[in-house]
Amino acid sequence: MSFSQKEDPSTLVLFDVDGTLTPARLFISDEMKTTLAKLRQKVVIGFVGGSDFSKQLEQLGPNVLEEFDYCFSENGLTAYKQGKALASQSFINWIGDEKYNKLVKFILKYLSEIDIPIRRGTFVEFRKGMINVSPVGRNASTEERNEFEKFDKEHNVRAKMVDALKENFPDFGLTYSIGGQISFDVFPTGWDKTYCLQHVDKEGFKEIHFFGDKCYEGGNDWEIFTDKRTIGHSVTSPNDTINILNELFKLN
Ligand code: M1P
Repeated sequence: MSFSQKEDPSTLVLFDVDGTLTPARLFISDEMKTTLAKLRQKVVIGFVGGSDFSKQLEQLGPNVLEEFDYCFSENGLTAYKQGKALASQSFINWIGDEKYNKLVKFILKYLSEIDIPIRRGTFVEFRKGMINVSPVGRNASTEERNEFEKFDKEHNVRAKMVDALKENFPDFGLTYSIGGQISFDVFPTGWDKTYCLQHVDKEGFKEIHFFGDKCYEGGNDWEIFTDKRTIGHSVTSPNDTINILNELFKLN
């Protein structure tokens, strides 16, 4: 669908994925799909998440490239407009292997020395635009994820580790973001969700709305939520997103 066919092609609405369009790491509901389809008749829509594209496909469905006007994975490092790939960047090219090795050696040593009740696999996930570090490991089941999240709320495992990384690598130009349940993202400063806005800057949108659930300082929606170019909406759940959309864009 071309932008000119929409009721208001000068408005873009961007969504975070986890906690905003879907429950954390779970799947989009039929109600959300219907709401987005109605919204898309009116305005330009897109999503921007920290996860890679394959995970977003699992969560949002196999037809995301047809169902969203913009798809931004890894904060926009991988980007699609109307189903076509836009130019992309990579974390490893930016940081270089020498610094990267120092960072990962520190992380693995640190993780081997802390006390946490369970460990599974994949403690460092190498992505195109970032690394994702998980003390429990990305192979944790949903139940194990919930347990870790609870443990972390009491013991601040992730927050303490981020402090240690900041202290040990002050000149690496890295940002650390605790966005989900069991991990945190590490990426070059500026490569937060605002990174995706460079793909839409030239389109001349009059309004860019952003919906996210981690809009507090330190959350991974904070930078784009507070960016001058966006109108931010902080939501508490996918249902809250639907309610705000219905009211704001008169979808009923
Ligand atoms: O989208 C929020 C975060 O979702 C996942 O976090 P976790 O596995 O900790 O729940 C990850 O994909 C993370 O990169 C992302 O920021």
